[in-house]
Amino acid sequence: MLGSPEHAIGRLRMPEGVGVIEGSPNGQRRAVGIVVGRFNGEITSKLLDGAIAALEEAGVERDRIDIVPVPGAFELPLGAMALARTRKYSCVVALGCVIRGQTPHFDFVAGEAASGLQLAALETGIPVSFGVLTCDNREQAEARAGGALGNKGTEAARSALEMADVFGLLRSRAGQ
Ligand code: INI
Repeated sequence: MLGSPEHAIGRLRMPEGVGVIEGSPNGQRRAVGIVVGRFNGEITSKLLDGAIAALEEAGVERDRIDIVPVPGAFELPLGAMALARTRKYSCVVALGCVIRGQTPHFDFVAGEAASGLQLAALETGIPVSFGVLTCDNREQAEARAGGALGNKGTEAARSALEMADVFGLLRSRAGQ
């Protein structure tokens, strides 16, 4: 995974002798819902391309991917909640791009998108990943949408599948 230079990107080390229940981005037999914002569509289209490529690479069949476009990042939580509530999807991937303007609008949209998406996951118990770019300008967004710093859509798709997988592992351990 690529990170900005300020991130400490080394691997997590596990202590010995403990149980580790770790999921992997395995998409076999999974249906995945994607909610994506139309706002800043040039960028969100690239996030969507990255997410679809990652899902297919992980074994999700194309006809088991459903996409719900919404007006902007503010609407992502409602879309994600609606997808999760169908119980049809193992996980939901939320994609959007918020770029800072000259007013505090950015803070409201980005903040509501983040907390609303977390709420959708916590309320439904379906993993919802956060593939929303929150950038100061278009260059930062392009670098994270298939540019020099990778693709947040790809990362979000893999994270959602990993969480769905670990939920499966936990359920099978609990004998459900
Ligand atoms: N929506 C975005 O996804 N990105 C933005 O950068 C953005 N800005 O800057 O305004 C944005 N606004 C629209 C918002 O998400 C809602 O769609 C709109 O307010 C209607 O509810």
